[in-house]
Amino acid sequence: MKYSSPNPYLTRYKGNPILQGKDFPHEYGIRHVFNSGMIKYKGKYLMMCRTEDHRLRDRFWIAESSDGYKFKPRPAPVKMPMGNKEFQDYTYNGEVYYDPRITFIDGKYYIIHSCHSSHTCRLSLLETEDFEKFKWRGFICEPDNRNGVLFPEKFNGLYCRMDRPNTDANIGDIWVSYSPDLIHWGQSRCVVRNSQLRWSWGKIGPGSVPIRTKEGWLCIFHSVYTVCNYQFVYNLGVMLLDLKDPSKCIAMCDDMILSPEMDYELHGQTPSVVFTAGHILEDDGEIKIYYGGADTVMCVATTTLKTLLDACHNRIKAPDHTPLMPFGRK
Ligand code: BMA
Repeated sequence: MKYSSPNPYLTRYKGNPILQGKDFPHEYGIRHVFNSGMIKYKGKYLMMCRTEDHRLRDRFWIAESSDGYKFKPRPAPVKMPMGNKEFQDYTYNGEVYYDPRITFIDGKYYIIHSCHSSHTCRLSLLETEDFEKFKWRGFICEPDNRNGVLFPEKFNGLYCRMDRPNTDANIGDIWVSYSPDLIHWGQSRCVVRNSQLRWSWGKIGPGSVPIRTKEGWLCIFHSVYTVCNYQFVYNLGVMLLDLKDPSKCIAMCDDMILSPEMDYELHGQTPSVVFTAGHILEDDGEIKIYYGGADTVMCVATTTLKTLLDACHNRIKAPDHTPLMPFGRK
């Protein structure tokens, strides 16, 4: 770590970044790869990459790995529903879609991702059984909503998603909503407001798929604060939600568990960004958190389930740790 004391919550992989634009087939001119979804599929680590080319056109692209560190992109990107007028109309002609999060539920893989057009952000849903063919299920909200993730279980027979509607002039909070069919959503409740942490004043939103633990749903989330040159700084935090009612936050770590400090996090197309859309929980309790650095490259950091649970209960004391006083609106 370059500037601060050692991070007690996770360890960055020394070989970061693990995937860069130049690792993709050159004829596609990929410049950036970041904020990618993760899942284990047929014994391999499967990354659903967010890539951008030289005209900032987004493409989802599958890359695979047998060790979780060395990834090989497939020869071509995922085929999106390009013939679909609605999809094209709300994605700047099929060019702006991003931040895929993969959830396995009911025998299928569902990917909630963001789309952008002149109507700003919306969430959209893809479905696949094999990561070869993808079916577009449609848009699942109206604007302005970014960063949706589906829980891997139903609650009282309903699907549940966590998302970040921009509730206040581009300031987002974390909400949950429920659906009988993944298309129609309601019963929306706010889980955490951006003002509940000193370092999420700008926005707070979901990260990777929530992990069921005995103590609650462990959620890694993103938070944003603004520095005095009006730059956004994107960080990661961790919290626990009630197992039966995920709209209730029952514990949260006072500290950021990851904050931009390395060159590949500080410098790139968006400086000072660490942002996750996927992790892998190993059988021995290790968690590999995959994250985008500066909206430019893919990186990984490791931790354990126990460490993150201890973090939520503030049982780990970072150097200079002083508990936050509760403040802000609810
Ligand atoms: C967020 C998302 C991410 C991006 C971040 C920083 O709102 O759109 O895709 O990494 O902004 O630019």
